[in-house]
Amino acid sequence: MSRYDEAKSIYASMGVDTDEAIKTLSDVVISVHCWQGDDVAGFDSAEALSGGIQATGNYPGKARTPEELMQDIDEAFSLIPGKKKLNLHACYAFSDEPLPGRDKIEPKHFEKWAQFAKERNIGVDFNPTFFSHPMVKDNLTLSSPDESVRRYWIDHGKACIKISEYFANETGYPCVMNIWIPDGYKDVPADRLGPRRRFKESLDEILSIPYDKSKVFVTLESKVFGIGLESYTVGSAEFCLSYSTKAGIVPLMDNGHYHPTEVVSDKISSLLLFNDKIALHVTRPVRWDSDHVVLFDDETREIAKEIVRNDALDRVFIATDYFDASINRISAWVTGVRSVQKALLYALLQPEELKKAQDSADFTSLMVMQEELKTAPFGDVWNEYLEVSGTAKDYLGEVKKYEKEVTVNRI
Ligand code: RNT
Ligand code: ZN
Repeated sequence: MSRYDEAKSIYASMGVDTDEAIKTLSDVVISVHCWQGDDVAGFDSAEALSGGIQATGNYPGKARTPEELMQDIDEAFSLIPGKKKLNLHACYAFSDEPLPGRDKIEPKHFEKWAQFAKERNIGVDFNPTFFSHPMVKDNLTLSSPDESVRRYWIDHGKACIKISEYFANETGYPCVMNIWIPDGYKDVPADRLGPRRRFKESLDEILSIPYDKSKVFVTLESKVFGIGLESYTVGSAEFCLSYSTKAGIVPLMDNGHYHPTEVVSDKISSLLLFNDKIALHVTRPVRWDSDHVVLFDDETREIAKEIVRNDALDRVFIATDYFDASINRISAWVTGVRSVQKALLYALLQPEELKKAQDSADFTSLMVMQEELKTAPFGDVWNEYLEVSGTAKDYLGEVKKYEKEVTVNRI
């Protein structure tokens, strides 16, 4: 009997079908962020990373050009099982001609990315880039009191909706377009309402352009604070949730964007009750929104459990969002995305019995069963998944080889 067969029968005795779980997992799409490959630098400006986010570390070998980034994405994707999408930011535009300002970018500046995606038969998700740019004035974009600044970023948002629609049309897969602005204040503001009102009006204007809502899903990501923006964030949780509901767009929760004792896993069910679709940025906040590589840890498992238990795999857009510059970046990609997938598989291997135990107030059984599951032969099922998806189990050797042959030469 193989280890998988043995695991299969152990799970079967709990009423869990491991083959079915593997099959379900292989259809789940994870949107993989491109920005782990170059520490959120992008190609459209020489500006330093701003917006209150930070990639720390100086590990050699980061991608410096579109070609290098594409090569690294290919390498990472070859080591990640299952279905993937590529999540791009507007600052990753590049073309043979000089680029216009972000307020005037067009689909043609993303032609090569569309081609890249088509050749690999993957979808593309997209993000307007409201940071790392000279038009960010006093840490404000869509909420700026300076009309020319606000106008510039509204035009950027509109341009990005068209680019998102282009990606959807080109690839044949819907495009999730996420709006996140860094706007905020370091210290106690005198007016909290004004910036939020301007942000609301800006969003209204961006969303007023016609677009195909079956192809482009606009999401809005909230945040609690950024570095240098500790006292006030325009796009707070309350703002973004209220706005999404009212405007009929999709709320996005990044699990690094809440107070440290708040957990996104507990928020998912509420949002599922009131939204058709919701979106997630899966990250690992250590003490703050540090964007560490996602691990197979308690909260990642709990997030996955809430998606699976609530039968919402087709209602949740799952994307990764982290940027660690202190370790091999390919490895960071692979470890993080595999951790999300592991967590989903772990959730798919939980018996229905657990819910029944809760409803019959049998908390003794519930605790015992949940604890038993932690030491069930999960690893053997995960390895079987890698096997059937044709993905190497041990990626460390391959990552080191690629580092030696490719990235180490980037000085
Ligand atoms: C920042 C947000 C946002 C960014 C990316 C680069 O706090 O999480 O999603 O990380 O857009
Ligand atoms: Zn995010």
